[in-house]
Amino acid sequence: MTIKQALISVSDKEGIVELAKRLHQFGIKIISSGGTAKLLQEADIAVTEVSEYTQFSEMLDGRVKTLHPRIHAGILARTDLPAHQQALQQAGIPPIELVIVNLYPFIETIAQADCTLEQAIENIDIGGPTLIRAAAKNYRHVTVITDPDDYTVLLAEMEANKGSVSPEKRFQFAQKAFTHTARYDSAISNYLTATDSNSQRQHFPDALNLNFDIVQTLRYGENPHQQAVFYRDADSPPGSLANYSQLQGKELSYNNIADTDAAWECVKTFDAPACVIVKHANPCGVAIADNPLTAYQLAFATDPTSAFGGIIAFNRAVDAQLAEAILKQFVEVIIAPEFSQEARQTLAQKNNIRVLLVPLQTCSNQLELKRVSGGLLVQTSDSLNLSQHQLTIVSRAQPTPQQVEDCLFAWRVAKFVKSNAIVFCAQGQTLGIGAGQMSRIDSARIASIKAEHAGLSLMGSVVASDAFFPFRDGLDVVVEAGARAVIQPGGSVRDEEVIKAADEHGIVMMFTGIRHFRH
Ligand code: 93A
Repeated sequence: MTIKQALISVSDKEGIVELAKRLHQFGIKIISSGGTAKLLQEADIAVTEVSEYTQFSEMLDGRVKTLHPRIHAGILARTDLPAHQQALQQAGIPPIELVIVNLYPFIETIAQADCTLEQAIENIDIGGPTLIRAAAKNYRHVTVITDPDDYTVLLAEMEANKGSVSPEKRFQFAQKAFTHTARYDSAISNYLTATDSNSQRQHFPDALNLNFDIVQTLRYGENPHQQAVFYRDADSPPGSLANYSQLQGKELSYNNIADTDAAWECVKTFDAPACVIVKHANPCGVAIADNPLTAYQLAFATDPTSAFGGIIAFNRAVDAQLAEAILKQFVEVIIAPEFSQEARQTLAQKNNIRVLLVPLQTCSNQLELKRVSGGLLVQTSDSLNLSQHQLTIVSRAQPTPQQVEDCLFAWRVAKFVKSNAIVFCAQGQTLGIGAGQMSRIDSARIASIKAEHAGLSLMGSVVASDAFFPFRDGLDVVVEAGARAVIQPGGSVRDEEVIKAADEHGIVMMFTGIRHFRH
C-alpha cells in the first residue's frame, strides 16, 4: 500500500532532513512534533505541526505532544476493516501509514556522571513509545522506523516498491520496534530500581577521602602470615557490626568479623524471627519461624556438618533455652540484638564463645569498597529487597501462596550466598545451598547433594537462583531433585528455552527482573 501520510517525531535529528526531503518527493504529507517540525521547516520542507494537525497545543512543557486520538486513531486503524475505515471517515481522521520516531535520550542522560533523578525522569519518553507501539502493533498497515540506520533501508525499500514497504519488511521493523521499547523500559526500570529509597542517586566524589578510625589491631589477617586491622567508618550507624559490644569470649579474628558481618546483614533482612548460620562467608542454614529457637533448629538442620564452628545470628533476643540449644554445637560467634540475663549465664559456661551484641537496625546505603591492584572499586550496597508485586509468573503453572512465600524467602537468602548461588527451601527453611561455583549447574548439583546428606527431602521444594539460568540444564537438575517452583531474575537470551522446560516439567517459574551476584 502506498504511503500518503507520515509522522516524524525524533530526538536524534541526524539524517532526518534528508529523509524528509525524499519522503516529500514521494508525495508523502509530513506531520511533525514541535522541534522536529521546526527543523524541517527551516530546511524548507512542507510540514504540518502536530498541534496544528490535532488543533490541540502541546502542553505541560511538551509532556503531551502527540498523545491525541487524531494521531493514534490514524495509526491504529486497520485498512482491511470497513468499520475502522468508516470510523476514521466519520471522525475526519486521515490514516498515518509511516511513523518515524526515536526516543528521548534516557540512556545517554543517565550515563552522565552528574545526572540528577529529575533530569532522568524528564527524559522518560511517554508519547514516543506510544507512537512506536501503536505503529508496531498495526504493522500489517503501518511502517515503523525507530533506528536512524534504517532510513536508507526504508528508502531503498520504497524505491523498489513504488513508494510502499513490503509486508515482510514491515514485520521486521515492528519486531525491532518492540525490542527497542522493551530495552528502553528495562533501562528505566533498572535505573529506578537502583535509585535508593530517598530517590537520590549516589554521587561518587572525584577523589575519595575516607574517614575511618581504628577499632582494633587483629592478631592476624585471613591467614596467620597476614597482618590486619579493623577500622570503623566514622559515620557508621549503631546497627553496624563495627559498633559491636562483646559480652564474652575470645578476641575476634579477621575471618570472624567478615563472616559475622555476612550473617548479621542477612538475618536483619527478615521481619519474622530468623536464624542465619554462616560458614566461610556463606549461609549454610537459614530459617524463619514463630520463635528464634525453632528458627535455630531449622537452620541448623540444613547442614549440621558445615554449621560446626559457624557464626550464628539472630534478629530476636536470645533466651536461656535457646542458649542451651546452641551450646550443644561448636560455635565461634553468636550475634543478636539482645541476650537475657539467664542466656548470658548459660553461655558463660563456655567462655571461649564470642558473644556480640548489636542493636537491630538496618544499615543500607553504605558504600562497598573492594581493593584491586593499584585501585579501589566502589559501589552502592546491594540493598534491594523484592516484594511480591515485582514478581512475574512466566510459567503456565501458577504458584500457591505458600510457594510465593517460600520463593521470596529463598530469594532473600540467595542474595547472601556467593555466586553462583542455588538455594532450595520449603516452609521458611533452607534445605540445600549451593554456593560459589563457577557454573550454575554445579551449584544446583551441590545444593541437592547437600540436602541429601542432611537427610532432607527436596520433594515439593522451591529453589532460588541468584542470576538467570543460561541453559535449561540447570533447571532440569533442580526439578529432578524435587523442586516445584523456581525464582530467578530471567533475562537470558535463552529464557524462552528455560520457560519451555519449566512448562514441560509442569513447574512454576517466576522472574524477579533483579540479579544478586555476590563475589
Ligand atoms: O513528552 S512526551 O512523552 N509526550 C509526547 O506526547 C511525545 N510525543 C513525541 N514525548 C513525546 N515525543 C517525543 O518527542 C518523541 O519520542 C521524540 O523523541 C521527541 C521529539 O520532540 P520534538 O519533535 O519536539 O523535538
